[in-house]
Amino acid sequence: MVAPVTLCLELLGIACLLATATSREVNQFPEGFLLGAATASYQIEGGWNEDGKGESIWDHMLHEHPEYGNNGDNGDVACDSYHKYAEDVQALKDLGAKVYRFSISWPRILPNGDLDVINQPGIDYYNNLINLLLENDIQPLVTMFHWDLPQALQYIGGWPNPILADYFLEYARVLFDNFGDRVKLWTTFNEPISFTRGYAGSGGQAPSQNASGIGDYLASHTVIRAHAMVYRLYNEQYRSTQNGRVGITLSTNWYEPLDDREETLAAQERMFQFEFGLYANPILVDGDYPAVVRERVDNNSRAEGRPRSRLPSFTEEEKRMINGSADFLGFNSYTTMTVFSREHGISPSMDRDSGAFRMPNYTYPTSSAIWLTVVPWGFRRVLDWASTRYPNYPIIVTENGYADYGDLDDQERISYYGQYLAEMLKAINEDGVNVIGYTAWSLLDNLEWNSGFSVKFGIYHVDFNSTERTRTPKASASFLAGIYRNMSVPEEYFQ
Ligand code: PNW
Repeated sequence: MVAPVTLCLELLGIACLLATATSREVNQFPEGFLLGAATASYQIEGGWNEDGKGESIWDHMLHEHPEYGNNGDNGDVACDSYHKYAEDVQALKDLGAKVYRFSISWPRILPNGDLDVINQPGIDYYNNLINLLLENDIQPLVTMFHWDLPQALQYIGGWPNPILADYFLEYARVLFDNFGDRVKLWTTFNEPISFTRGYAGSGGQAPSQNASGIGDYLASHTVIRAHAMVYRLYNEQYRSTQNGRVGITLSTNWYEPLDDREETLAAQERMFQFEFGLYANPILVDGDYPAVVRERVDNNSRAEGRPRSRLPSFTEEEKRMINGSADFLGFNSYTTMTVFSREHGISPSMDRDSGAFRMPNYTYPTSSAIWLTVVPWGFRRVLDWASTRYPNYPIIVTENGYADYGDLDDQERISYYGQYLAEMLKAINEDGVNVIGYTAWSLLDNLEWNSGFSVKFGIYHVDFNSTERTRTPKASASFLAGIYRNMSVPEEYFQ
């Protein structure tokens, strides 16, 4: 199938390049498309205090408060990937992955978060992993930060403290110096909207600080500055020799308005802006927060009798630094929720500031994660939305996947991937969205944060009852391997 717009161009004899790019069937991936799988350090590594690793905020919190985890589950051992990374690479090889997205544990490299101790065994671990990946023709896509902040930096306040941006910059320099010769795809942060929630309540999301509506904005503010500082550092000192690309991973669901009333559509827009635009607008659009976020937080702060807005401001110099500080957009998306206008949430809170309420639509097939229902068409819509709102940035889908209870014959997961990948291919081949890669979440069943090992996202089963942490491919692993090998999704998923 050829997109009509391309046909017109072809008839006019314009743009051969465009024509070749889109003359493939709708179910085929573009040449060079990066297909692979994703994980994150705290969720898989274990070895929480081995070989000089420092304590992370998740280690600390789940040791102090096992009740915040599920059944006392924590990441002390997890999938034991600290020892079993070679099996992970073999699993990726069997999958036919061209890319592996993993994260580096900051406290494994810098146990105190600072340069006072640089932990060589930690560097060796990631060097071994990276080298083995490259020997197997698998490209590393490295997340510098996926929530496991060194506890030492939480003792000085964590992300709400602006000095964390300097610490992050110094950590990033260590990563570029040690791994940048071989790592060509970097994302600074995974889902700031998720981990800054650790400052928005006492609900057990590390570091579980109760500063709703204040700490979360302060944390986001530092994170955006830190991201941009690292991007500029790469440009100035590494790009010319290392030639890689640096981006950030942001997440959003598709938000389907409950009805088509104006106030509902405005709530849909606010939902997107508070969750995604909060980061995407400064970094990808104009160096500053979305106007609707600025206005609502400022107004609420004033109404609360505060002398300053709970949402900090960037200086003009910071805006220039932040604006355009990404080579690509890492994009995590799993589901669709229904959204409508409603005052809700405690005061102060981001929920209350947003005035938008979202909920899963349970008329769609459910999963073992309460927030995740299977709505394939929403994936195409959200990709279309992101590429329209934030044009000029290639997208790598850094997470997408399905949660179940662990069956090896995971037909629901197969159905999820088949349908979601089909919708992504429609976005690419019919709507012209510039997606250049996709890493399935997740390579392995792993520690799903507060839900522990009960919520399973893996295409490989991990036996958490065995000290071997045996990996076994699920049916979905061979399904995806077929897609990765053929670079196409079976046609039945397009009907
Ligand atoms: C992501 N939601 O978090 C994280 O990056 C992963 O570490 C995590 O394991 C994975 O998704 C699965 O949960 C999300 O409510 C958490 O829409 C919640 C949502 C989305 C992503």
